[in-house]
Amino acid sequence: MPSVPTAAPEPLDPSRAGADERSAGHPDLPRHEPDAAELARVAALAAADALAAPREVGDLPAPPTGDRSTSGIGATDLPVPAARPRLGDVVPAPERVTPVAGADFVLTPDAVIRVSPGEAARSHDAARRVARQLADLLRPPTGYPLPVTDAARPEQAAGITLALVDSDDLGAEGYRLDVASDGVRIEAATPAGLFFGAQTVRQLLPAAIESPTPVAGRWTLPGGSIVDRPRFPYRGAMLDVARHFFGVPDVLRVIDHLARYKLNHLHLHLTDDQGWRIAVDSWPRLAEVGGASEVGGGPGGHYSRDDYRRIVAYAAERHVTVVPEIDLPGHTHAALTAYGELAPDRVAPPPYAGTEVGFSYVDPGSERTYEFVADVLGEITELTPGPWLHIGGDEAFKVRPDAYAAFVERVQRVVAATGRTVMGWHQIAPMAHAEGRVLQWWGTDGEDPVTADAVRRGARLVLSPGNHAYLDMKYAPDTPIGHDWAGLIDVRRAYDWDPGTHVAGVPTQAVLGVEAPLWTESVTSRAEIEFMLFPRLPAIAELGWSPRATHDWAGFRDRLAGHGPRWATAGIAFHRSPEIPWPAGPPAPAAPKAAIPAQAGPEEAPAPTPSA
Ligand code: TNX
Repeated sequence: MPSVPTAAPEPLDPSRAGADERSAGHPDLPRHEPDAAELARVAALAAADALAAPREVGDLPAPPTGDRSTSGIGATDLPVPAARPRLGDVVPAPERVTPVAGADFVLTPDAVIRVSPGEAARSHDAARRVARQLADLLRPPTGYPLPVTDAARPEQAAGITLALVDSDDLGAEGYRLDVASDGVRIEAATPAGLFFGAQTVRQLLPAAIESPTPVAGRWTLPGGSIVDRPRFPYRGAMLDVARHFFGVPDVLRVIDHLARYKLNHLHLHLTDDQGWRIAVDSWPRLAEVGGASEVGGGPGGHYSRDDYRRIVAYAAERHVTVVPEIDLPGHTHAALTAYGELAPDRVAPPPYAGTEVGFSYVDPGSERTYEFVADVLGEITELTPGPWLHIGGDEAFKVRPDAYAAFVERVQRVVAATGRTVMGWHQIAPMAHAEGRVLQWWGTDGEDPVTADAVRRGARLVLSPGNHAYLDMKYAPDTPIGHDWAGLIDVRRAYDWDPGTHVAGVPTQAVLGVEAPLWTESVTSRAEIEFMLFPRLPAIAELGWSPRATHDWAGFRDRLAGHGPRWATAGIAFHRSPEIPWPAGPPAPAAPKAAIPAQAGPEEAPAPTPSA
């Protein structure tokens, strides 16, 4: 697809994006939803083995080359062996790693998690919260009580200390980790830094630390120190909940995945042609009517205001900012089904369950449209503490360019009136600058003078290059779900690019960060989300966090390999990319998939509306 389309791009072919593209029974796709007992059993097996047989990565057997299609998650599966992590095995790669031989720390049953007294009571509470979160992660697999205590109290037991310190060097998200034989200490200038340090601690423990049930064994952390800070402040992923709806638990699980890899933004694509997913009190039919559909004809769904608040709060506890997107003026068919008055012909169309793009729009010439926009963005602002409001702006192919420009500039002013900063897909680049505005670049060709010009006029970029960061692209030709319009994206392709220099004429300082979008035309379940996220999400996370100097495909590939057993133990469905030297073991526990119901072909799609 051209980065700034002047004409309609090739439409996604529904038969390729949907049911017909899915090869049922593909060995790479999880085939059944494991129940809790199954997951726990696999986890315990994997965990026990990981603890019992620490080995160096180089000692691991080669990944299986045979046909795995007959191996489900069953009693005959062998547990996943796993190497004991070394200090430098962290993903994303830390800024500075200094191993110290003989300084390993062993977490013992009497260990405590200590919070060192901070300056202000408020920050002390925040540090205590991170300590409790760390304890919550470590208690199930270890079975240890791991009490959270204040360091002021005399405590003999060794353990993990969290300390908020004054430090300009560590910045808003950095941390310092010291592992010595008599204890572990995480220091940061902010609770976010402590939280990210805690994620590193988690990765330095054996893979069994991901087990939901207690595992007997030796919980060793490799000795030495890490000093770590992110390269970019914005590191995100997007979940399209509009093409297929995903309930709150699925979204919370995605937030957990982001947090593991120090990603700090969750972009929710809340509205599109196939569904409107967020309750708006002043326009109730948006969710009630516009939410009751999805690709393939399923029931759809939407988040109540409380559901959305729950997502936002859960994310905030994990230092993840939610970025809500209301896609305008195109991608609005679902809104039109609810309120025909917004349509250019004032007629509410029937719901749309196909996967075409670019045919719908709200009437940019009607004042009612701007009342709708102000009401919706006003309510979203009320529910969203983060600074961003994403207004979409992509693929409004049926809106005349002058009408499109006037619409976008007016909506940018509406966003400014809410006190939030506008984000939009890079199609809004040619429009007037608005204070702080951020363009999300999804091009596939880094020569983009229109975007570079917008950056000269003050815009910043979040990079989501379609041919590197789009998690809905297939890994390989036989990937059972996904698209390929931007090419195939294997792990190396997801990893091997530089956000700092990717778009010609855009200096690194203008790059706010990176985001990996997951569009869900062909993605219908939690397991399928995970299958597309893993292992590519950690690749994008590393580009967002790690200094460029650490960039090294071979090193990344080897570090990533050790995460396979972690994901398997945590019940995460992942793609066993042949590029990665996974330790041998059973396939990722995951889900089956009934093929999604046949979806409307082009002839059943609603008639495209005329030009504005
Ligand atoms: C393009 S990327 C779109 C989405 C589709 C996606 C499928 C962007 C801003 N628009 O509407 O879901 O391609 O890959």
